[in-house]
Amino acid sequence: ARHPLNSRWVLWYLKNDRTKNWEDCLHKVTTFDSIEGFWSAINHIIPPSELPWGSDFYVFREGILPMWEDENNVKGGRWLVYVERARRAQDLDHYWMELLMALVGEQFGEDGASISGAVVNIRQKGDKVALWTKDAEKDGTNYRIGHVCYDVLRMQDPNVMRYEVHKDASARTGSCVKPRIVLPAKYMK
Ligand code: M7G
Repeated sequence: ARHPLNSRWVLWYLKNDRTKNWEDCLHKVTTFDSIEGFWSAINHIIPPSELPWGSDFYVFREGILPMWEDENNVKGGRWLVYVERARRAQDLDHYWMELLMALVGEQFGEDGASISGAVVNIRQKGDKVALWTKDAEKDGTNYRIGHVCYDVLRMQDPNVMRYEVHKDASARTGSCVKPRIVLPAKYMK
């Protein structure tokens, strides 16, 4: 039997190539709308930890491009989890899988409609796993989504997640973006 998901999802791969525009490096890999389709997509790709530096995977709702410019993302932001180099082997693939299962399994309840998709960035300076939400000003919704993420990833104090506004990240000059929300809240400066 086929077990339908609430949404159709698109898996994208970004292959780093400095000679091309960023958008031209983004490739659609596959689309799925059932649990079986999700697992065959996952089984068909290599885990994030085995990707070359500079690569990204994106799993976004069909109809939403995995870029800041999409109308669903232009006012949005992301819950961001940094994976330290020393924790990469333990955490990276595990975080990505747990986040994807929560996303396509709609573990965010009604707040799921405010989520565009999930991203993993493979970077030498530290990998990143993120969940993109559509409206950076909906603090209540984003808080609830962040809490579910924090639990799903089995994070514990002092693990920190930051919510960054895309507009701030895309306009950044240095490497630091001041987060709008931090979890656990006591780490908000
Ligand atoms: P990144 O991949 O988010 O993080 O951004 P990184 O700094 O850890 O590598 C790297 C660069 O990719 C940005 O400075 C942009 O040039 C480009 N880029 C990334 N994203 C997510 C977008 C996007 O949504 N739209 C556009 N136009 N460029 C992007």
